[in-house]
Amino acid sequence: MARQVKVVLVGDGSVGKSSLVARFVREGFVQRYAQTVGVDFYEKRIQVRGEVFADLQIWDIGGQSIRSKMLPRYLSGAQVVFVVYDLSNRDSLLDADDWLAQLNAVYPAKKKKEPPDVYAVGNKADLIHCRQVSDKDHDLFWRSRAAKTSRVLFTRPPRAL
Ligand SMILES: Nc1nc2c(ncn2[C@@H]2O[C@H](COP(=O)(O)OP(=O)(O)O)[C@@H](O)[C@H]2O)c(=O)[nH]1
Ligand SMILES: [Mg+2]
Repeated sequence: MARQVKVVLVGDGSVGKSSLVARFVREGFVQRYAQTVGVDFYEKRIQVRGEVFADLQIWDIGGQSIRSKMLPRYLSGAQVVFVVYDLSNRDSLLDADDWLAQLNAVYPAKKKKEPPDVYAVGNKADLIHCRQVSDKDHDLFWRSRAAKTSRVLFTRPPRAL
């Protein structure tokens, strides 16, 4: 039997959430920009180790959902949340605070609900010449957020391939 894991991607529109999901689920890359409206679902079974499997239920949330009444429902019950931003767009990093605020509203510190692990993802690392967020900026931003909430796991931006 496989364990069900709910994975949710949030972040501003066009930071590359759907592309990350497409690459992971289909090993493909989305060239054309098709805006995600509401939420798209994907499922993928992964082998954790030996005969242990996990069924990932991936929720790819549209950037517009920050203003949607449905957002708490999308976030509810998540074990893992990726807050994605675009390294070539500083505003998309600053907007991560809005997504974290929504997350904290669904998982207030004192409630017993098990909160998800939150990973910070700086995407579009290949756009080196347009980069608006340095590794140091990323570190400073996410270190301070991780200090405020133990749920934010500190990560580094990926190296361009
Ligand atoms: N250069 C570059 N472009 C990307 C990357 N990821 C996504 N894109 C492009 O950015 C645009 C928006 O991507 P999309 O996945 O739809 O963003 P979403 O709105 O966050 O789901 C598309 O044109 C993608 O091809 C990346 O890592 N590098
Ligand atoms: Mg999308």
